[in-house]
Amino acid sequence: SGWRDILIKEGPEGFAKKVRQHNGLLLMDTTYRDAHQSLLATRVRSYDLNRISPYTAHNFNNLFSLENWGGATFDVALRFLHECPWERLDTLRKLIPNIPFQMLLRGANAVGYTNYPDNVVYKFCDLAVKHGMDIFRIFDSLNYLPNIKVGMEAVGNAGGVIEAAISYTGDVSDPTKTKYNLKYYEDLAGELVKAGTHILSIKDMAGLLKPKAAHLLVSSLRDKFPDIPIHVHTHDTAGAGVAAMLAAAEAGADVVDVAVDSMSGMTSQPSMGAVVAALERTDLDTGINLDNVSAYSAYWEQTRNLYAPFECCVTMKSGNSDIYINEIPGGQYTNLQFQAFSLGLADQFEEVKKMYSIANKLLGDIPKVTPSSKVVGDMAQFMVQNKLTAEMVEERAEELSFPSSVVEYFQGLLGLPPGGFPEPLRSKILRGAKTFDERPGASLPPLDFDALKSSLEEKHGKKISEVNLMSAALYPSVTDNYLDFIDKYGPVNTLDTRMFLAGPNVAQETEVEIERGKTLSIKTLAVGDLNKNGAREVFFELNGQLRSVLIKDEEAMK
Ligand code: PYR
Repeated sequence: SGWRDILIKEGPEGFAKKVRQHNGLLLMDTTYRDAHQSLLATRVRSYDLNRISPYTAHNFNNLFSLENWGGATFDVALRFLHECPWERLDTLRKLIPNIPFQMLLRGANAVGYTNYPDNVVYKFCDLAVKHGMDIFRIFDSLNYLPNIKVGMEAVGNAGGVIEAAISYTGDVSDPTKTKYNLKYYEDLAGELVKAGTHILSIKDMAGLLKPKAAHLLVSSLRDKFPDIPIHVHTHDTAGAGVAAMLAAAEAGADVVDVAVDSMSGMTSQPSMGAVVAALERTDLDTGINLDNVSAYSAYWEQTRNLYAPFECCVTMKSGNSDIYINEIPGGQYTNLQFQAFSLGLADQFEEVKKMYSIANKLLGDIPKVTPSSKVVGDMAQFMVQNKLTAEMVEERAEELSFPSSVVEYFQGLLGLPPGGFPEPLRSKILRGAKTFDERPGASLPPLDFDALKSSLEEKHGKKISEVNLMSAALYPSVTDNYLDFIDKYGPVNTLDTRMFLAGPNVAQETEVEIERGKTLSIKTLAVGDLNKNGAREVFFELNGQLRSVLIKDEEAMK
């Protein structure tokens, strides 16, 4: 039987025990979440996830988990794909009943970018478990324990598996780097274990964990916490991801993260096929069949082509070992590169990268992941644009107008960084602004869900479901726009991806499944001239019947 059966039967503690007892290396597949978040700007639609899911369920029964939710997927689904993230979860749960689902929870920031009131985080986790989520990887972008603990408690109360994460930065294999050394990680892991984590995660969000460092860190945590499963996450940005995951496995990691071959590499996770093949017929054999990986990869290769406009690695053609110097997480790396290239400032990118590590030091040398990575990136760009050196920033801090993310960071709105805020820079930047010296979410009043519900129902003139209410609690304006869009255009998630992204061509016929077994066939016949109201009449056949509709031509009206 698969790991989900074990989880259902044994509960989180029994599940963790069985994971520790298992002999081979276990894999989490990130293809449904982090791989496309890292390579395709999180744009993969439920339509394409659903189509392959029966195959996934049937052929990957022995996966430890399938990561398919959280991180940026929640926001992007509502904002850009016009689909409900909860519906995605429900459908995948039906199609894949046997593999544990895993999500990424940003601690007190849930699936957003700032702290929410505690009752929002609790209710969110509760609903996620009710809709089929099993394992929650919980991190905080500053490794700030109180923020992580809120998420841990919320997940624990909801009955989910708690996988608390250490966000990895620096290089434990370099004795000259003393801040983020083995002791730092051992102490943090100790706190997470004490707080009741079922699984310990090492989250290497920028792909900095070299093979030797992986070996050192995992062996030391393995020795200290013999009963806790260790789950290691990395990105393949420099190209050393497979080597690092094999080193982690040999040092005693129980689970590592991989993405299917055609969705792996560069800023994504290391290749599933490479790890599976490397361990075949060894003590760490994953038990996964390479032919199945190959067929799965073929599907994703074709699917990836549909999302070509969102390819993040068009500017980054190969691995990048300079991340060991600048420590920029993969998603941010391609973003900053794209911004610079599209402005014709490729040279400036080199400067931004150098400035990123200088900005990091100024801010106190912090872990960099959503949202702390944005603070460092904003500071670096601010310094490049204003031709500022670190010395100039320190001298002139009282008169400079820093990006708001930087000011908020120094106020303590993200939490407290390891080692504290650098002074006197903090005081100079804040100039007496309010500071938070404890967990910022603790001082937020609870969200009044009933009031939010009434106001949404009044505004949209219809009943608001529990899940839409939760989405609105996390992303108020994004959810408002999503609800308006669905009222106006209907369930666009039933369109195939080519049609969704590019629209219909004249004379092209398309089939849309409106409910199970019930399809509409639509064929566009002709598009009329622009009328004086800026609209065109579009003639089409609907199940063979001639119809027409007036559509505003927004392009022509620009
Ligand atoms: C996220 O927060 O979305 C990451 O992938 C770290």
